[in-house]
Amino acid sequence: MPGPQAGPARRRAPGIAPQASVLRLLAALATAAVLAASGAREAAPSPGDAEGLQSIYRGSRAAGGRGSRAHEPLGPAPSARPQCDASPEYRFDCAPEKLVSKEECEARGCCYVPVVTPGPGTWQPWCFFPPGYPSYRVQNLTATETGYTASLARATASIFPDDVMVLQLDVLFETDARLHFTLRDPANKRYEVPLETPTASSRAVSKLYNLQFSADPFGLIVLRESSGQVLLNTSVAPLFFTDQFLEISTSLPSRFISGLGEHLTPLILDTQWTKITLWNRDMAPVPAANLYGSHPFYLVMEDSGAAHGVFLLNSNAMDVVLQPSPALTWRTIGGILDFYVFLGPDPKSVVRQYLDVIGYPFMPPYWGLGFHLCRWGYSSSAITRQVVGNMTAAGFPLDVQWNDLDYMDARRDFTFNQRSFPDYPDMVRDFHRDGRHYVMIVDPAISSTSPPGSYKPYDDGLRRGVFIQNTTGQPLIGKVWPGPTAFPDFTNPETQEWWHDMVKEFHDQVPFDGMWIDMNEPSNFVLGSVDGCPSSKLEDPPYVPGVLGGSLRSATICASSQQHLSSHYNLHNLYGLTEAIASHNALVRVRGKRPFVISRSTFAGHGRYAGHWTGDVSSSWEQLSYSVAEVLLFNLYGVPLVGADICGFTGDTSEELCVRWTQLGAFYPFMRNHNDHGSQPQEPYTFSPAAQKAMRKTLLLRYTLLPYLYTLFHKAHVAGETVARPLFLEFPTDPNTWTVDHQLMWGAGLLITPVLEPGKAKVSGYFPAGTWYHLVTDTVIHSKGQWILLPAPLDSINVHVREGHILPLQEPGFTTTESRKKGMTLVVALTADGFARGDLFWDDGEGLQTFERGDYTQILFLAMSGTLVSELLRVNSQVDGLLLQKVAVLGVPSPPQHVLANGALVDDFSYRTDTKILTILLSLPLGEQFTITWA
Ligand code: MIG
Repeated sequence: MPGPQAGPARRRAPGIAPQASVLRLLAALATAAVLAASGAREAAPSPGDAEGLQSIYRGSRAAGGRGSRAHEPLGPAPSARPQCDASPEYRFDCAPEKLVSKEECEARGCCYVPVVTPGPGTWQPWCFFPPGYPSYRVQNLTATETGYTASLARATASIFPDDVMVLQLDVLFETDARLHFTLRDPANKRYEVPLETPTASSRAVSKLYNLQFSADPFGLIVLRESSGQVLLNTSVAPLFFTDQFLEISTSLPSRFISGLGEHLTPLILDTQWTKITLWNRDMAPVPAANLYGSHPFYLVMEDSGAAHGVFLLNSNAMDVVLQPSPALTWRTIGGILDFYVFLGPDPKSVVRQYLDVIGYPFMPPYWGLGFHLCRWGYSSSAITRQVVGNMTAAGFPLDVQWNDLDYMDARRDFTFNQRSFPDYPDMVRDFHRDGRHYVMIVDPAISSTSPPGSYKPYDDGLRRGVFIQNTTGQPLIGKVWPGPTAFPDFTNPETQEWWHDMVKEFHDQVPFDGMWIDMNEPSNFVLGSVDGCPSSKLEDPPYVPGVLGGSLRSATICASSQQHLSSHYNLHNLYGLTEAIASHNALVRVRGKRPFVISRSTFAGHGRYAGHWTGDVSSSWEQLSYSVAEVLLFNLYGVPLVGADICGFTGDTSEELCVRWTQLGAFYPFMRNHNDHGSQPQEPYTFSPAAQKAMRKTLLLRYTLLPYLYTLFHKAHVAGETVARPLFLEFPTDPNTWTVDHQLMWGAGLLITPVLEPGKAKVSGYFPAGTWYHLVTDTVIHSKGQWILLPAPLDSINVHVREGHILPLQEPGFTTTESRKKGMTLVVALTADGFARGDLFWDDGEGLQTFERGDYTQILFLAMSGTLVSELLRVNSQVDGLLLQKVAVLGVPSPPQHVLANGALVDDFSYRTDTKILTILLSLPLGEQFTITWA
């Protein structure tokens, strides 16, 4: 029953300044907030401890319940027959951890009604909760300065051991658009994710949300203030908060839900009974498997075109179940329930509000946006040099050359093979001399079997105590590429220092520019460790989420192993993030320039430190097609620097696939061609002249667009925007856009429609209402909001500029070192009223904190009534020498008689009646204000 309603409050709640948050991790490391590691609960759960907890509540608890056996059933008394007529789509699972018989189900006080599942891959609970099933009830709900507080108590034990019988609920009205609520154990400090979140500094003045509570059983209902739309309703199923099983369900206002990565999924998730598991894992992307990263965040489009988002700040292994009513269940096996709700009301704002909590993306170096080339199997420096030479000879841009494990001595980090890479440091210096950059792979696991005194990373690591320990206090030993290995514990401040020292020593020998951090789920070739894992409640929790391999240790290290901040059980999903932080910080200190880190494993907040590639995708059309959604999703997660391995990693590519993949890849924010060691070569120069021509064309197109792309990264960095963007972010009120994930946008101004299938010379794409100008062919689409079939010959990709936008472009070069000096172009795509705007962010491309230090140039461009003007918001010396050499005005209705630049007649212009494009050639310093008119 609805309880007290938090209507328009008499007292306004304080809000929180919308500043970007700072990961508290390192601060936490420094202040040594050391949390005990046994059990999801912070205090080591000794039997006495458990007794203590029980004794407090003995009066209201039915059974002793200590140990592994489930408690006595505690449902309604047999006389009160549960009401079991819920239609299947509304059922919430009463037996998530195992198959139960009718008797076992009813013993839990639940309903048992078998349903015939419509097909493989779909399931629905046969054993489900009746209405009013025992849960928590609300006590002492009190309004506070910041929101509400209450205690929640349960009278009877649940179906899982170690209930927390009394919970503290805190509801915080942090900003008008951000509601934060937590459920904690007030008596025991449990593990919490060490992410620093924003703190209150001002009052929310006009909240976009309202709250209602259901008192018994407990439920929290969040409504959109403007429409009354219910966004969350947790009263649809009972709440569980036990030591190792925490579950809360909610209804959803629509089926258009996106997020909850990392998985191989379409942009919009399937609500037809989908179990989504988050537990970072080394796994070549296949549907339904838990993959490399965890992002417990979703975004929902409401029927009105409004959007909201929900973030569960919890790093434990979890399942999220989607069902068709529609509803969602969070089921995690540790930590606390720490929720943020973002009210938008538009989807772009939802993303920004999420990033206000987890942090805005780092600013990549300009060269990081160029083309990257890699493969596993460049087995010598001679071969690596040859690859670069071949690229140059064939006329392809190449900014960054990479090496995989091949450069290492015995596959050990921070070494190189003196026989096959004898001139390795010189090779890198030569790349630099030619304006290129260099990145190599680094795996986290450190070889533990080199003779003592011969391998410093291990010797020093051991001495400095940086490795994750097993339950007997020894470094846990697993197996990765070099053989037996120890695993650095990046939650330990000493490890961060040691990692820096190793990076520095290696960099002193080999002046690399960026780090490719692989295998950091962490991946392990043996189950848990070379000695297996001890049996314990952490290794075998009462509920095991739907992880591939069926156990937490599958492909990784023991959950019971110990890290500085807590158990690996709690910290596993943060391994890649913490390594990314260590690597980012080490590069800042060692190079004194903007760091470049690409990581396989990620967690919420990763984008502040590093980018991501989507792992071991196969060379297949299916993976090409999925990659659009994966790139879009990582942009929603605040990791805009993302891409899939172009032409595919595992298996052999085909020429056509590789051409199409290079075309799409030119629009991945991070563009790298990477290949597996056994596969056929797939560098651009290995294909036929026609294919090479097509690839060259698309690479040059990307390089032409880099000033626009870089400006988008700047906006991601300072304003929490996305770079590659799903259509629905720009057109939320057009529901046709909501499911589009075979097209992507760059910012607000560019729409890319790739070919994702073999044998096609046409492609259909959705064009929201308005005028769209083809960037290359000069054709124009006037759309009413419709699907349009476009010509798509093999040598081209469809790229349309949206009316009303001005894009800064630059003549391409073979590296960004070269292109950054070349002539600039403005593409001005007019609306029917003759309006357009755009901007350019420009700096040295690699300095630290150039924006924060004010060392940059920013120019606004505005076109209106036959005039294009620039406005210099800020100018620095980096813009000196940059010339505006061309302006292309698209959609000029009639031929102008003359063109003036800063009042002087321009001779060199042309106009085409068929395309309605006015082309103006000139030479104006971009760093000075200009006015161009045509009439
Ligand atoms: O077990 O370093 O995803 O990109 O080439 C495979 C070799 C290890 C996995 C990465 C892949 C890389 C490969 N690595």
